Amino acid sequence: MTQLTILRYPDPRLHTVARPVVQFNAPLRELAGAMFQTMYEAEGIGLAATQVDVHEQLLVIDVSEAHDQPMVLINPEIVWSSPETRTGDEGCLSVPGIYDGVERSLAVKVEAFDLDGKRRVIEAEGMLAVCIQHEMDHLKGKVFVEYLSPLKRNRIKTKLIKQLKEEARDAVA
Ligand code: K2U
Ligand code: ZN
Repeated sequence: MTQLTILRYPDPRLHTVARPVVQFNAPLRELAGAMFQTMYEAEGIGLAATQVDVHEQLLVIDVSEAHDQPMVLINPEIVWSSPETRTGDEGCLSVPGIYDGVERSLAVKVEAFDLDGKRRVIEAEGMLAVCIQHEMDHLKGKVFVEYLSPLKRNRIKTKLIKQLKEEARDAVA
């Protein structure tokens, strides 16, 4: 299966708004499989198609301890969010090494489609709810650092640009 490249903040492509999936076909299934492999390899618990430069409303999630409960959400829509919220530390495979607090709804109800085009309703709380909200932000072109202060965001941007330049220099050395 293919290992995909994850876009790194502040790549502008991460701010692309994903379009709805219209064809539930073999290529979509193959993309989802490659996204799962990429996510597990990167030790993530979620991954949005936006992060691998595919701008369709597709995300994969597996919050299980044993990494054996894969979920595919296609054209997801949050139809209810709890009024109760919680601020928790988040990271992102597109923002390596950065963790900071983000306020999220404690519970969400999501309507989505699976790879067979079958409509699903997911009622999530805890880490699954956080992950779904984080991934759905990606499909809207939003990265979690946008919830932080401009000062913090600019420091993160500077740090990651420096890191990318150092990696590029090491690659040719
Ligand atoms: O979008 C991503 O980069 C995947 C995130 C999803 C996520 C972020 C914050 C909170 C929950 C999920 C990655 O999985 S970040 C790495 C990670 C791994 C285990 C637990 C939390 C975050
Ligand atoms: Zn992320």
